[in-house]
Amino acid sequence: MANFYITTPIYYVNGAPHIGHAYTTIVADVFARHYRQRGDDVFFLTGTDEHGLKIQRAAEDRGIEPQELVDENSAKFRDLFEKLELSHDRFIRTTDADHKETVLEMIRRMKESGDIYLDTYEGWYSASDEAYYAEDEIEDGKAVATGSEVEWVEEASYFFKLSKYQDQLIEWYDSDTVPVRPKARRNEVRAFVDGGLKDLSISRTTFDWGIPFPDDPEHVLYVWVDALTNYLSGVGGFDEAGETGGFWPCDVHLIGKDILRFHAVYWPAFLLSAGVDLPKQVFAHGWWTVEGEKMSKSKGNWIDAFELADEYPLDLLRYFMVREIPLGSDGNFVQERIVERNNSELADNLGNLVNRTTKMVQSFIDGEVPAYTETQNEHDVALRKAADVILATVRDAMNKREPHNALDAIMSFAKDLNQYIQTTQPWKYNKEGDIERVQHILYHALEGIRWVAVLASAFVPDAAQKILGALQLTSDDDLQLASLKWGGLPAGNTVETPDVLFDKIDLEAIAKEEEQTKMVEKKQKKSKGKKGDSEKTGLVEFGDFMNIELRVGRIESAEKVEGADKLLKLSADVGEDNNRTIVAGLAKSWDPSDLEGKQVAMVTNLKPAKLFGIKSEAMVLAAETDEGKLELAFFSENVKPGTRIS
Ligand code: ME8
Repeated sequence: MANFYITTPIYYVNGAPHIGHAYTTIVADVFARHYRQRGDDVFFLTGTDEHGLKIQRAAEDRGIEPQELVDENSAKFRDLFEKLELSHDRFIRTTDADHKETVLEMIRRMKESGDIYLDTYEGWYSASDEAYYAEDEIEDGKAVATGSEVEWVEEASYFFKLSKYQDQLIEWYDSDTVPVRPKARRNEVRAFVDGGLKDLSISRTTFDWGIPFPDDPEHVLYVWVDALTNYLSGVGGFDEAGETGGFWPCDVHLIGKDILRFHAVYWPAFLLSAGVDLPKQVFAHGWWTVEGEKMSKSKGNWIDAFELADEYPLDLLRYFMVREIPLGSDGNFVQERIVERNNSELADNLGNLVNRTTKMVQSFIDGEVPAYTETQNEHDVALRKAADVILATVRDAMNKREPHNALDAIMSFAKDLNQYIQTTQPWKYNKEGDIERVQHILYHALEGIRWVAVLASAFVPDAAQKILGALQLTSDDDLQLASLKWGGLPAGNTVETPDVLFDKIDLEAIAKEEEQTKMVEKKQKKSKGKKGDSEKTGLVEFGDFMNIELRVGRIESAEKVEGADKLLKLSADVGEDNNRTIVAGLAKSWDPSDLEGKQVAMVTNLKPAKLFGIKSEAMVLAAETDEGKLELAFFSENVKPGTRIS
């Protein structure tokens, strides 16, 4: 039995998952399911990338500890993948203990190879990309490649001798198997490496959310060394003999084109240094835009992955994402295209094929699968030949990482089957009483449907399961590609008509509904302020307002919170015996000394929260200017500290 190991990137947990995260993981799931159908021993790894400056800052912005942030957001990814019914074998987190062990062993090996040395890094860094950039990769304070802001970094750092591996990397890119795909991406990365490699800074000292550098805990390991190693730790890391387990080397690292350099330059170089086999393939897919535009929260076209999963049936989502673009090309997520593919391909072609065939079986031959006869009728022979070609085409397309071609072949076989029924006209033979010919035709149609369902099950698993269920084929073996020998559908099985496989989507009806919702919202706005409407309009009762205790607090002292860029620790007099301690996200807007002695508005009956180990016992009220400065509500000395604001 062959092994097949496929990975997705592990996703940053600074925010919630979106359509791009869903895409990569769905495509990887399609491959995992297909290779399981080949009878391979498959390992499908996905997970979350939880260390680094970007995550630490996201936690600071929220005023919470990084661990709390990563626990919360990693769970969102895990929940999403469950909702999407993905079949991963492990969901890895870089905060998992076994992962850390593997990372430390990687570093130990890289050191042993003499590839790590201490020096000073001076240059640009983007926290958003967690990447270092050379001077010529920067324009107007931003990385040209990604548009992300960069900051100047000057600090002691451990370096990895990346330059040492230039020739070996080129040799790898040029090897016959073309391990970096698509070829255009291989050429891109090859040209980059050919242009010369600089050694890579692999540690930082100005923040601490990460794996401490072995023997020098002042340094925290560069997040990409940590993150990339997940691909090894996910399948057991190193065993006692220092060997990597049976699934390594990985068959496919499926990634987006944004992180090609990390996977096709840094990762293989780390592995070469550590004496570990290189992955068999790094495949970079393209980028989705939404309605023709780059997705962004500010543009309002950001598609939350949970909402996506609520809006469309899972099979349709998978079908659209795979069928719409060749793997490697960019795509445009447009509702009309999804609806069109649903209505004309899934519903009209596949859904209709299954529906009309099963109904004819029920009404012409008592709903029972007839016995198979190797007929010599030219249409039957042609259909059997077509089936074999499709099977070979699907396998070949998946080997070449062209799932859209595999799907296209399957759907065109479904079309052939519809055409076969149209041409052979079983209803005519039924009328004439030639039941034998009816049986031959319907057997061929049913067997063709079985082939379609088995081949399509990696792409549209729910529909495939319903179809196979309707033919009483419910065992794991029934899903295997090995079951595809023409005539394999057992005689005597009862044939049912499955529930509607694909509901047609009526775009006009959706538009009308949206119009109506807008009208209702308009009406609600109009009636805003009317008595008794508080629930609908979002107004609150006076009593609810009074439940919030707002007081004037006098800031007695203020200081920076160590290790946090944005936080200040305040001590404030709110009219009680003891001062309250407050952790506030004001450090970017206020110098601590300018706050001392000021009287400001604060909420004094919030449940205390712990931030960076400090218990915060009140909240300072602030309003953000367009420039991002936090302005405070000040009160003059005439008001005593602790006075209630109402
Ligand atoms: O880069 N279209 O994590 P990340 C298609 N933690 N795919 C998209 C996409 C889009 N618009 N947006 C995102 C990281 N993706 C690192 C990876 S791996 C050792 C560490 C997908 O959360 C695509 O797969 O920024 C891309 O590579 C990935 O999400 C980036 O996820």
